[in-house]
Amino acid sequence: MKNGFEDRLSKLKLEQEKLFTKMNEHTQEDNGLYTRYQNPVLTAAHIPLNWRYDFDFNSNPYLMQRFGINAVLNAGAIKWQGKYLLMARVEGVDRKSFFAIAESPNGIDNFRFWDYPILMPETEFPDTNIYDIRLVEHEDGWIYGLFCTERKKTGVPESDQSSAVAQCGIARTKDLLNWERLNDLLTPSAQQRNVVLHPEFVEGKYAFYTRPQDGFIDAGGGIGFGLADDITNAIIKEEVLVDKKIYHTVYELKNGLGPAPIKTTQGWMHMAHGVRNTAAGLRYVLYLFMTDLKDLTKVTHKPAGYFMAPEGIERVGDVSNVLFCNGWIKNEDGTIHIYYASSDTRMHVATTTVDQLVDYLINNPEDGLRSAASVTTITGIIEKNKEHQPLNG
Ligand code: M1P
Repeated sequence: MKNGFEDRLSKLKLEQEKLFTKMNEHTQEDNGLYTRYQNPVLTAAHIPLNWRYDFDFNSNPYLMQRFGINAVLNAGAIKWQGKYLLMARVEGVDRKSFFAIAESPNGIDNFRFWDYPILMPETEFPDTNIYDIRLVEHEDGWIYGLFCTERKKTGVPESDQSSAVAQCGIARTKDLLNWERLNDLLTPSAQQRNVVLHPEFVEGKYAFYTRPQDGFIDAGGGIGFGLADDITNAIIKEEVLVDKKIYHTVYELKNGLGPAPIKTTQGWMHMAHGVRNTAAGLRYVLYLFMTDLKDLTKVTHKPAGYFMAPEGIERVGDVSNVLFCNGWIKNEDGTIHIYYASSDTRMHVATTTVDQLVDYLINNPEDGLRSAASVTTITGIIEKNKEHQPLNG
């Protein structure tokens, strides 16, 4: 019996080491926009064995998992001391999520979790569930993590065990290990999710991208924006809409900002998710837009449709047909690592550059919002191509 225990444990360790050291190759995808990589960068199988198993034969003779992990998804990202860090949403089989940081030397493979998950301090109203952190290095010198904190709705009948309230939790750190929890964000909206802190002060205030919600599931008008005087007790008195939901687009039902925007010479570059309903359920895709360098509420460029949608295995998981991104890293050489989750199950990486994304944002056509407008756009491309036949065409 003891031999079987030792053998299985050695096998588990060997298999996990193979997973950690597996090289990640890029795919052959060639869309001029980004390159996907073949393997997910983080999965439930990446969670350290010593978080899940009791290694003591006497107390765990069957070598069973004592704490099961369901998924690793929706990670915030930051480059920290030369390493690529993902602060992932780790979801146990008990459905509770928590944060844990995994680190890689190249941002493509070899991600390994730090020794312990993050014990996020609570406010006086304990969180039932926390998830989807956005990491921001703010010009005030702190690294902030803004995340969704979910609590049971009060004042509902006892038989209602699913009504919840989502709000924006705020914490800050200097080393990503020790976190100071601040008061939750207060806004004019009933609920909030997908809130992101802008990395710079605006009019000397802290600037937030919000996602006002009428209820836990139903989103309001779109991605909002507001200012707060004090980050330790952040209150947004006025929320304005920046990027609205629009009929018959990929963000018709709801949208939400992804990671903090990247500053370019042409404007602030934003990644967001857009949601529409289908007969098969909700479909989440990623799209990009750019806002003015001075007026952060003014969208200056927004190509039509999605930038990235679930493909192949990405389409299948706990909540199928979902891509979600709340982390990207801009490197010093202008390359960008986009970290995205598929179907609320696993994390992937795709690479691109600032130049490619700016070209896409500025030169790809906007949504004409009608079938005829799409045909007019294509006709324009065909006409232009008459003067520019491909070399071998
Ligand atoms: O299941 C898809 C996503 O749903 C929510 O996002 P949103 O509030 O925009 O609908 C979040 O729960 C997110 O974590 C999840 O990935």
